[in-house]
Amino acid sequence: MIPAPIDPAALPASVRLETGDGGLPVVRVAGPAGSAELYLHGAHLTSWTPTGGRPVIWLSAASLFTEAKAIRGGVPICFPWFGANPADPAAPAHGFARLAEWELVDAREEHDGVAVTLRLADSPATRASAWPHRFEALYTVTVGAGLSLALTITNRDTDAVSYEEALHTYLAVDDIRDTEVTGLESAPFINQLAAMSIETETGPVRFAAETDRIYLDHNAATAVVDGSGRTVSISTDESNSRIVWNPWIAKAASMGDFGDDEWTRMVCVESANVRENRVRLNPGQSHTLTVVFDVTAQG
Ligand code: TA6
Repeated sequence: MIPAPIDPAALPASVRLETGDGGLPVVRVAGPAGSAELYLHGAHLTSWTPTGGRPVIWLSAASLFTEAKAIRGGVPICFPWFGANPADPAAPAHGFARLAEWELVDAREEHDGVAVTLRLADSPATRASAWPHRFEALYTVTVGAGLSLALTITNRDTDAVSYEEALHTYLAVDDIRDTEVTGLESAPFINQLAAMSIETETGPVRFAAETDRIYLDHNAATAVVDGSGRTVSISTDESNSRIVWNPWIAKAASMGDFGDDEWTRMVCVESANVRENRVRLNPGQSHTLTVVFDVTAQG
């Protein structure tokens, strides 16, 4: 059964469908325990703030809000490939999902949370892409004192398919130079900045230069501890890859939608299934990647 777009008049009191930046439609959630903004463009979460707390998700002040480009910051959805598409150099980096217009199909209040679900399915454009399969994606964002993101992909094709996915989360930090990411100690990683060499580090991830690491076969919880004393814990289900990224000075300056001095205020810790961890589905099968963020120390 294909869920129909929800009638805006039927939305619960804590959910509004409005016009956001660039004239793009945005779902604004103002729940008892947290607030958030979720653009239909790319099903892109651009903010989450627990009630009484500080914003947890980072968004570039230089982000563009056009259908032609992914929003910079927030939580881009990388699907059905991660990074460049090896079969098609002209294909958009990180897949087509973050450039597509998703539909709002459900919104409901649950306990102290508010759950909003967006939907994307194959189209003539996606069937003409480097990944021409029939599929359905449902993305449920649950906003409360914590934040839950659940991406369910269903194979609607007649053949088995495989795909990569990542919830490419930009987290706000006080200063990246005083920030560490724990939970990855001694885990081997692909260093994307050193000819994909495989390296390990015994301590937490700390930042003194551009950092771009892919951890495979790793599903343990991680946490971001910044100099302000805030800790954001990150736990996942059905996610076997992690990516950690900070562009640092030169890369930040090279991106037109990223302020030159913004690199100090963010870190990407991404929950994914990429490369050898890609997901394989038989016809009719579904897979859900879930990530949950909690602020476990305020700072
Ligand atoms: O997740 C890290 C990464 O793959 C980096 O290599 C960098 O390219 C980043 O994603 C941002 O990619 P984007 O296409 O959003 O500019």
